[in-house]
Amino acid sequence: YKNPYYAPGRSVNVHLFEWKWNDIADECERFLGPKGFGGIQISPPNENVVLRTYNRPWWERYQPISYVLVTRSGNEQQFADMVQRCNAAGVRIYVDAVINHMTGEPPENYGTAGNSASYKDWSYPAVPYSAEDFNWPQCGIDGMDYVNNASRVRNCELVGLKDLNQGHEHTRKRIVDFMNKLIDLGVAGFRIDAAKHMWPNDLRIIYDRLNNLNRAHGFPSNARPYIYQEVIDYGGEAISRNEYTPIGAVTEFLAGSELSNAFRGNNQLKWLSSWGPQWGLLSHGDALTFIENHDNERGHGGGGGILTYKEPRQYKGAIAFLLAHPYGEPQIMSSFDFWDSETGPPMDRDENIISPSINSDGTCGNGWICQHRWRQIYAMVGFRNAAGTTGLNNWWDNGSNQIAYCRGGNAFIAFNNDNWDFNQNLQTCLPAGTYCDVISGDKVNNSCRGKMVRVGNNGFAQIFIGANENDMMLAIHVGPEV
Ligand code: LAG
Ligand code: CA
Repeated sequence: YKNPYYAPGRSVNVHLFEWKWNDIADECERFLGPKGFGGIQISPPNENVVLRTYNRPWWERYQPISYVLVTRSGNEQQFADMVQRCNAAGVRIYVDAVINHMTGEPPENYGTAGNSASYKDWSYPAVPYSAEDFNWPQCGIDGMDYVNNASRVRNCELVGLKDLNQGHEHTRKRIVDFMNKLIDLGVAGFRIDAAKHMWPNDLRIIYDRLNNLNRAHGFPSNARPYIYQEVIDYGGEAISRNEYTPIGAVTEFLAGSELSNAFRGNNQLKWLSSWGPQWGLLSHGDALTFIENHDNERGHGGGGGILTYKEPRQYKGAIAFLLAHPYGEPQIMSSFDFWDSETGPPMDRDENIISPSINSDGTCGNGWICQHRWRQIYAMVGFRNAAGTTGLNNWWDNGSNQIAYCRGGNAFIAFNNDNWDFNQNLQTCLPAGTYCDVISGDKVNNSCRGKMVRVGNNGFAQIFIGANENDMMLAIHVGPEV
């Protein structure tokens, strides 16, 4: 369950938050495939409650009404078409699976596929679920439970959401059928929403009943779905993320908080020479790493203080480090613009999601940020692919916030988070030649619009990153720039 089954030579998972299936299919063919991306996390594909009262917040999608594949992102046929086209473009699809709970206290009780439910009766006829499929007696999780009561965290309601009993066979069967349907449609795996709120043993039984990935979509035989479980664990709670690593990969929230801290200048970059498990992070094969997710970029899920697109210089630095470093399986976020923490995606008068537009410079419009289309970010996907499975070597630092390292003999990166220029003659580990820095400019018609770096016969090059440049990093690698 820990292999994402990326197509060869690819890496990096991008969360296309609230995107529509048709737009994702287009994006696979016109951008993500050509740029070497490995996969996409999509928003929950199953029917969710419609919350008009709250002006269709993004979080309505975390309140399932049924497992019918109809949401504001599209219907089942559009979903199937997306998976088909993305797999053909070499890009995998991972589903955000909301299987811990159903809806919360309604103002409204009907869903995006037109089905209704009765919250007060624990009744979701379109699944169907009824009272005996939920944990009983009803209870709510309170703050102290996280510190000292693991069973209440798992058997009581998370923010008042009707809590399913995954130990009950009928419930399990509905969940397994839902996930297997998606696997058969060609998805490569799942983000398990709210995994902390479910028993690892119940989850193990569910995972073991999942089908192998669909060979008709290009997966090898006997390939198990990639499973990354969302467990928020900064330490000090009754439930540890280590309870979940025996059954699948786990989201490593410490990666984003530590790198945000460092790239904001609150911890010196030189300490990153030991980045990985020595920082108290999960072991390499267990960790899904990221800077921000859809919750903590907007202060939900107990999160905050994480770098986001709103602080672009430090943010791009942190992402470049995450993608350049061999540790972990990295994921990036692709957001819509927001001012308050509840607002949903851009929508028209009929409450349909508005598609991102693509500007002439490749960036997005219509309220979409599309971090994955920022040159400094997609160029680092190319860097990671060029680095491949090489380790980290030739670490250099200046004793504070200027650092540099090689990835085998394939790639070299340097960062300057000091307020004075970086100007050093360093070993790049690359074959002699002239390289185009992928951060400062694309290569267009064979001419480099960014900085040029001349690597001598001994592998050394003069590396310069001015303190006032737009970006704090410089990255070069063998092979094509993207
Ligand atoms: C998650 N991971 O464990 C998701 O990443 C997170 O986005 C989900 O919360 C949560 N677990 C449940 O899937 C989001 C919002 C919540 C929202 C919830 C349900 O962060 O704020 O709760 O989705 O839509 C909302 C209201 C609550 C209310 C609740 C039930 O904010 O005040 O109690 O709905 O009515
Ligand atoms: Ca639960």
